[in-house]
Order: sequence, then structure tokens, then C-alpha cells
Amino acid sequence: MGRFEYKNRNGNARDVLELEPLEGRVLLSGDLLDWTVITPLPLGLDGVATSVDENSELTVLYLESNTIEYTEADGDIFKISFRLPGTIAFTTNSVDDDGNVAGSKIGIDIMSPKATGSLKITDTNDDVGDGVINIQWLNITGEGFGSIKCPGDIAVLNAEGPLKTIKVDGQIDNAYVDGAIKNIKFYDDVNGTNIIADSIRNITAKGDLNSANILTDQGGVRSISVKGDMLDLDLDAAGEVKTIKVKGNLDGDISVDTLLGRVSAGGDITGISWNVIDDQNQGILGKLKAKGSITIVDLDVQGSIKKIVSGNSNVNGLISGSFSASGEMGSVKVFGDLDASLFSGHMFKSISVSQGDADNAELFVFGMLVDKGIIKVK
Ligand SMILES: [Ca+2]
Ligand SMILES: [Ca+2]
Repeated sequence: MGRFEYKNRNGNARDVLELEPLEGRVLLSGDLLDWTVITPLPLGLDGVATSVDENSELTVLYLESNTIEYTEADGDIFKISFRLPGTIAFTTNSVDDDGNVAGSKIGIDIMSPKATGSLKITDTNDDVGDGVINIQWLNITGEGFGSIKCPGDIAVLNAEGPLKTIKVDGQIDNAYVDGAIKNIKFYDDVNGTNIIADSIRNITAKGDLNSANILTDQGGVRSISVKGDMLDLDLDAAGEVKTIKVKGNLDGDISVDTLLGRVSAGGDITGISWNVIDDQNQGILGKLKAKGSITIVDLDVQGSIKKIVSGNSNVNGLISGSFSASGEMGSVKVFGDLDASLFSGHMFKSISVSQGDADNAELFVFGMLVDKGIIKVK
């Protein structure tokens, strides 16, 4: 059985059985009894903690500088540097004989009184280990944080305030941010991530970004840019989503308030349910464009659809499913078959089909089936 070890903020070691310190802060990992809890001193104004207490039998690590080395079980040695006003604490399941942080799991707690500062983790040796750090949690309490750079995976990221930049080589399984996120950047393929924040400015992925659940509950998302595929997306934004740009295929469900600006894919676009919600019927789907086909079971805009394009003069791309605008349906351009049911509460502006036919298409205005004669089939 493990034990809890802790240190007061003032640096005085306390008896391990006393769980109520007179002052200061105690870190406990209650559900992981075999973990050693390391609580370094708060940093001075120069960002440097000052002392190492050797007098205690407790395994307590005090930071001598704003950088520590962390050795992972697979041999990786990471340099963890931070720059911030505030305090940082490391919790790990192992500390070696020299008092260095080691192990296969690490948890990081940051107490940040200002929304600035940075945490940067770098692999110091490419020849040992897999280069991936395995962070169990990154908790940020306080008014927010600046930038985080992590060559690996973060199981849980919790932040009480806004975050400026998060860059990860691996993935974040769960991010709960009680504030806005400015930038999230994934450098490798991601398969499974939950991100909940007030709003997000930019999400970029250098590879695939699959099985992403993205929820913004106070605002929207300005841009999502994915170099690979974005499959099994669940995007729910309480505000505008201006741009979604996917180089490969895009598949998933999308629900936004008032505006879905431009959505484009270099391959196919598929989905079950897409919604632009606006009680005033003033919502807008700006442009939906796939180089391949667009198949959405039910796309519903409370407002107008400006433009839908599938395929191009070199690639056939059909449109199928149900596309509904309570207002005007602008331009629908299909380089392939138009197999969809199109609904408009106002009027259709232009529908053109080339490289295919409209034999299976249906048009409805005010819920009434209307003649397909307005479709220009070339
Ligand atoms: Ca390494
Ligand atoms: Ca590793």
C-alpha cells in the first residue's frame, strides 16, 4: 500500500499521518494509493524555487530551477520547463534514489494566478524511448494559462480559465476548459478526443482528426483545418462556425447556432444530421463543397443555404440525402448525379447538374413537391 506524502507551501515537512496541514496546500491522489505525491515549493518572483529539503523521510521534490527532468519507464528523458507566475506540482508513480522524477505516469498541477505562462516538454534524446510522454492529467487552476507544448498524450486536461495555445504531438483524450481556447494544434493523427470549452478560435490537425467530440457551450469555433480525414465528428457549437476545411474525407454530425460559414473537403462529405439553428430563420449555411460526393441524411438550416457544390469537371460527385432551408436555397451545382430531396421555404435560385442526371431528385417549396424543370441538366 502506498501513502500520501506532502509538503506545506512554507516548506516545512509535516508528519505523513497528519492530513490537515496548518497552512498551505496538500496534493492527494486519493484513488491511486501507490502513487507518490510530489509537491514542490511555490516559485519565487524569478520563477525559481529555492530549496531542497533533505531532512524528511518523505519523498518530496523541491524544484531547484524552473526545469525538471522526468524519466519515463521506457527510457525517455523529458525536460519539463515552465514559465509562469504561480506554482507547479508533479505527481508520479516513481521517484528514483536521487530524488528525480521518474515513472510511467505523471500528473501535473498548475496553480496560475494570471492567464499567462507556458509549459514546454521536450524529449532530450531521440535514441531512447518512443518519444511519447504519457501525462495522466494536466490541471490548471486559476485565471487561465498561456501555452502548452507536449510531445505525447494527455489523458485529461482541466483548466479553470482560458488557454492560449495547446500543441500536442499525440492526442488529448479529454479537455475541459472553462474559458476560451485560442489555438489547439495536433501534429499527429488523432483518434478519439473530447474537447469542451466556452469557445475555440482555431483547431488544426496535421494528420487525421477522427472521432472528435467538440462542444463549445458559450460561443462558436472560428476555424477547423485538417490535413487528413475528419471522420466520426460530433461538433456542437453554441455559436458560429466559420470555416471547416478538410483535405481528405469529412464525416460526422454538426450542429451550430446561426452560421456555418464554409465547409469543404478534398474527398467526400457524409453525415446523418447537420443543423444550423436560428429561431428567427436568419441562419446561414454559406458554402458546402466536396471534391467528391455529398451524402447527408438530413441537413436542416433555419435560414438560407447559399451554395452547395459536389465534384468538379474532373471528378464525379453526387449529392444525396435531404437538404432543407427554411429560406432561400441559393446555388446547387452537381458534377454527377443529383439524387437528393431539396427543400426551400422560399425559392431555388439555381440548380445545375453536369456529368450526371437528376432522375432521382425531388424539389419541394413550402413543403409542396414542385416541377423539376428548373434544374439545368447539361
Ligand atoms: Ca526519447
Ligand atoms: Ca515514452
